[in-house]
Amino acid sequence: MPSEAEVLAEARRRSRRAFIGLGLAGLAGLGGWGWLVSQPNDEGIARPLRKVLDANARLSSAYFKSTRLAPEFARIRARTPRVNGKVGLAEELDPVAWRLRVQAYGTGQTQEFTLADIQALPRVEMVTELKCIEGWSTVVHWGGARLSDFLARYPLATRSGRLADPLSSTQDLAPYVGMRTPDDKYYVGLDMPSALHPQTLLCYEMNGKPLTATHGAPLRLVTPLKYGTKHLKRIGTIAFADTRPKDYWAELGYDWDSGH
Ligand SMILES: Nc1nc2c(c(=O)[nH]1)N[C@H]1C(S)=C(S)[C@@H](COP(=O)(O)O)O[C@H]1N2
Ligand SMILES: [Mo]
Repeated sequence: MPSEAEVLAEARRRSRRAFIGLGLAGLAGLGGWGWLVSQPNDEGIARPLRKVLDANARLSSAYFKSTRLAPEFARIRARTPRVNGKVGLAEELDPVAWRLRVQAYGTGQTQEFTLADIQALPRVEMVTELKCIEGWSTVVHWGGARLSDFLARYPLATRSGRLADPLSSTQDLAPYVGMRTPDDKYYVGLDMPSALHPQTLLCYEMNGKPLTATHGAPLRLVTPLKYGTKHLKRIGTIAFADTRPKDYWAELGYDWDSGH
């Protein structure tokens, strides 16, 4: 583990680089577009622009293990994954009465959110692979909100009660997040860099439609750098922690991180 000082130094270095990148984007906007798109291609995106995207992804992916992005696919490749794992989904759920309950790290006080609150956050769509430890994987088109945007909008993840700003307050941020179903029967833990990764979403849509009950309605986690086990369906409670929160599959002997 890097020390806090090292993490902060790295954050500053990266934010400087991202700033240079943003300058480039501005240049492109002011008439440099022809030059920009004539540059050699890198994964289908003109190279200078790719650099900007990468820098921004690094910046927003916080502290900073998570420099990697999961591959994204064309929408036409999206399919409905098999319903896999129903732990915590046994009870009927009234989506109107449902609330997301979040226990603030600093005060421990619980705050409740409606689905409309989550849908009011910037909407993000991505087409990524859902990979199960059983060996299958399916490309899915997800719709939802970044967990990082949620934590930048509501001051829940810091000890001080400030908004989560991973570039300036790393020591203030909770190191872990735990999530569980309303009945507490399925639960996952994430380290904070994974939670703030730009592809970690609170999802309410699958393939252009609201989530169905068996796929985790009204709200599920999607975090495509990790195996399906971490994609908690039917989120009931989110809480922050100083140590690794308990994790259903880790208790059964699987790797706690479950990255791939
Ligand atoms: N509540 C809950 N969420 C869960 C599970 C579960 O048993 N209960 N299984 C996980 C596993 S192992 C996988 S592979 C994915 C599958 O998501 P899907 O059913 O939408 O394909 O959900 C994950 N989320
Ligand atoms: Mo799975």
